[in-house]
Amino acid sequence: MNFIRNLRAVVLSGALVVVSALSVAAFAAEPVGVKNAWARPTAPGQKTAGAYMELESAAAAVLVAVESAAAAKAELHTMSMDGGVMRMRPVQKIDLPAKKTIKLAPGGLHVMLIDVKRPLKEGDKVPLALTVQTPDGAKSTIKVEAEVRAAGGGAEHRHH
Ligand SMILES: [Cu+2]
Repeated sequence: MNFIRNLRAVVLSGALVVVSALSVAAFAAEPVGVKNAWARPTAPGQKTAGAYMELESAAAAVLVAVESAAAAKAELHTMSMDGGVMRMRPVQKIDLPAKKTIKLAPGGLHVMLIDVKRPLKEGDKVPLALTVQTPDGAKSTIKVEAEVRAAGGGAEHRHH
């Protein structure tokens, strides 16, 4: 499983994630690129926070789990309108079709950090471990660091 070792080497450093994701096409063996990972700061007393990112898989894969050392638990969530109210609920998986950018963003799919171990402040780095499964059943773990910043950060990706 050389490609997993290569992948881990590339993504272990959060600082390198953006660089590696931008050149994902150059890494034919790299199954999933992650970029623009960020998380919201927590308000005083708040124990949950959303984390967001863009994922692109070279081949069809499925994001099946997420963990974070910064929270007791992390879940994959989706958000949708339900009777005029935005509600979120856990999902078991997020499909990553080949060569398609899947955005985890406020108002839609996201990672939910539950029972954060300490408040998340702007500039903090939140470690995330994403478990990705390929159609043959093989699982690999992708480590990323999400930068804590206020919603709307990352001006180049601001929409509406
Ligand atoms: Cu949520």
